[in-house]
Amino acid sequence: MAKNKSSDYKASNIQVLEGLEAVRKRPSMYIGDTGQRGLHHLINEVVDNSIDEALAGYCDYLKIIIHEDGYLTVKDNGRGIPVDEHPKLKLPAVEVVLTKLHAGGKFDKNTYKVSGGLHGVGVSCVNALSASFYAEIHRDGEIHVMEFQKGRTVTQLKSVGKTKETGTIIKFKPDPEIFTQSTEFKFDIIADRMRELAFLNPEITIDILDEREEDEELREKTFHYAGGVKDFVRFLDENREPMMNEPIYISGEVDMVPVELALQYNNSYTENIFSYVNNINTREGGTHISGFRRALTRCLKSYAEKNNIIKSNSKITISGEDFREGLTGVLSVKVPEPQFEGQTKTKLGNSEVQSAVEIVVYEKLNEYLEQNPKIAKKVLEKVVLAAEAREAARKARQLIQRKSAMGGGGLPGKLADCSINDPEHCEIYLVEGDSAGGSAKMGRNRSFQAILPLRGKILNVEKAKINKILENKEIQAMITALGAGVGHGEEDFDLEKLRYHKIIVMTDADVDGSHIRTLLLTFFYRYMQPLIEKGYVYIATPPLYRITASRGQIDYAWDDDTRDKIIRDLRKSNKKFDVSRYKGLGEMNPDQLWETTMDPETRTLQQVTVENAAAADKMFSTLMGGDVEPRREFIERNAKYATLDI
Ligand code: 0RA
Repeated sequence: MAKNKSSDYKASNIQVLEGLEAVRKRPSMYIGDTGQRGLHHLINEVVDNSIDEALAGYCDYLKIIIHEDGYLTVKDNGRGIPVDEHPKLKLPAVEVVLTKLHAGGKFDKNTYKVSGGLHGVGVSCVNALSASFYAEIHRDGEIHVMEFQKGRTVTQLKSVGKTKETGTIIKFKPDPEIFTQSTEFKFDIIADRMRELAFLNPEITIDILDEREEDEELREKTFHYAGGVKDFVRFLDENREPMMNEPIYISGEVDMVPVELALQYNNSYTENIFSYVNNINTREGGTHISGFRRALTRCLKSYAEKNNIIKSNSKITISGEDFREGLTGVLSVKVPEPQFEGQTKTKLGNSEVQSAVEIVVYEKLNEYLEQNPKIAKKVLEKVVLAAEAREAARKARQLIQRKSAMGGGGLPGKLADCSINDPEHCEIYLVEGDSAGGSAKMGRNRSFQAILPLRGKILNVEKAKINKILENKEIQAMITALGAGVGHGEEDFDLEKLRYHKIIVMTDADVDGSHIRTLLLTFFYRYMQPLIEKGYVYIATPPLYRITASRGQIDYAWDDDTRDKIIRDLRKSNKKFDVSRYKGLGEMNPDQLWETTMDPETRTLQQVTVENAAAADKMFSTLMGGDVEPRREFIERNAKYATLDI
């Protein structure tokens, strides 16, 4: 069908605007949410395109600049977004890429790509959700620029000069009408993702510059890791004691699927395997992870049998997870057309990838074991210990279950339970100390709020075996109260049985309080991870100050600035007042505790989320791991975040 040019142009243009209008109307459908996570997702959408250029071999440098005025720049030295006319739409290709949904422009199936892989929304969404958006393209010897506001073109593509380079510079300012909570970029969130990308792409150098920061040492960071995934594993295990001199490194390619893996056994009791497909963290695992697990189990089992390390008359049965206790690893595969499944679309579905990974890992790991018999023996001895601990833990679990079945109603004696039993509407406060527990019990709304006082410190699960962890009284009480079990297997932990959908950690606002909070979060992260993934864990935020003025006027302040403002206002109105600092929750009477920290109408809870799994692992192993010195340094460096933004 022949159409004239101008109506064609109009038609496609209208379609474009409707597309981006849809993004602005329902942003969460495209970027997940409009909070902190969605805001930072904008950066990833842009960066993904630069990473695609790197995967295709055209880009080895990336720079992110956080500007003082709310703008953010992503600059790369890739080929630059094409600027020639799109044959169908009769628009410059760059305009199509930046204003049309899903228009990556890259239809070549034989390349590995990230953009459009996970959320599939592309840079046009960033454009739609930006108050203003500039693109500067260095390509074919010329500098091309184009400008937009809220996705609408305000400056048509034009050439503004000559260049010898190629690359793309995108500068945008998120629209506060969309991101109503905040449009402030967090250096740490960006740095965690850029570090991860630099580990996964050893050829890339990534710079981040925070122009808001005055401290020269904190303003700039450069990530470049020539050692790739091997460096990644070393980094993750910095605060653990490795069992080998250097990580095992495995690489190979089967059926167009390049596989890369680094592995290291250490002195911890947790499994820390991170997997990536085209640089996307596959949190829910998938076929590549099953391929890896099968290869690891088969390899170690047959080595043990061949070398008589596990006696054939031994009573212990070794299960797959025993081979992975105390194992840190990074698996990175590239897949031309990845199928992502699962609740968060982070589970790889391509069946061909399982055998590709299994073949590569089996062969190379076998070779390694044959060449390193001493290490192989040490690893297998550790595996046997893991199997024994697992067996002991199974018995401990049964004991917890039996004990709770015998006790009245099956719940721990210290628990003041709520009266309704619909988990979705039930909350449990885990409270530090008996006296605060007492206030909380009196102050609560007993219909939907349960209180479990915890005495003293819980065990540091980062340093203990699972069977020891399950012997700990406070941990037992939590497991029974929550009702969902404990551990990694599907039979071990069952979210369906969880008795509360809000688990609120309430500790004092002091050093001990923050230590106990971290111990609890570490336990949940390591042994009840779905609670955190689901967003069921929260931190209560009791006030730091109470300001009492005449006529019974009481104000609370959560920080020094607010306290000072309240004091100024009271002085202005010539009122007498008294300021007291809460040293602990126990000092608050039940009414005050309810009003400030427990009443759903007035309290603020901080939801515990994990933005970046590798960064969270690093944080917990640093905070709770062996050496005091790295822990002290980490806390000093991250004083603002240390316990919250994991
Ligand atoms: C469409 C096609 C090509 C590259 C890009 C888009 C591209 C987009 C962005 C966004 C930020 N940096 C980028 N770099 C490249 C392929 C280019 C070609 O075939 O020459």
